[in-house]
Amino acid sequence: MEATHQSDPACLFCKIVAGEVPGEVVHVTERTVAFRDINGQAPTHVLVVPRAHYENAAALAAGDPEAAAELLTSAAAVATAEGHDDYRLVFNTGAGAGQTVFHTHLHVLAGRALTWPPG
Ligand code: IU
Repeated sequence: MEATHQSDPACLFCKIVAGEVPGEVVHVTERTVAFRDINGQAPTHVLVVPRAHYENAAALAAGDPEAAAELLTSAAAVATAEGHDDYRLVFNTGAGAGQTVFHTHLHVLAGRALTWPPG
């Protein structure tokens, strides 16, 4: 992995991963950290992030496929731990798609009926 992908000192999610900014962490693995979204949109709304800094899911998959896979297994573990068989996983990629934090994060949403298509 390139050193530039390890951490970005200006990145909020890097700071949560490092414990420099508080987050309600619910699950950790070697390569991922999962914490509750501060503006939850469902009874379960958790963000699973890689410990390393990549700006979106595609960049993560290209640069560290093992971490990309671990995001998915972590997300499933979170859903199971919170008692959900039905859940939605979302990667917003790019500002036009609603991405506001440019450190890869997988939304895990569950606990209410989720409609389709999303807004
Ligand atoms: P998005 O896919 O980039 O839009 O998601 C960013 C999420 O990060 C969004 O749901 C925010 O509520 C959430 N979030 C957070 O949990 N803690 C923070 O300090 C900030 C954003 I800033």
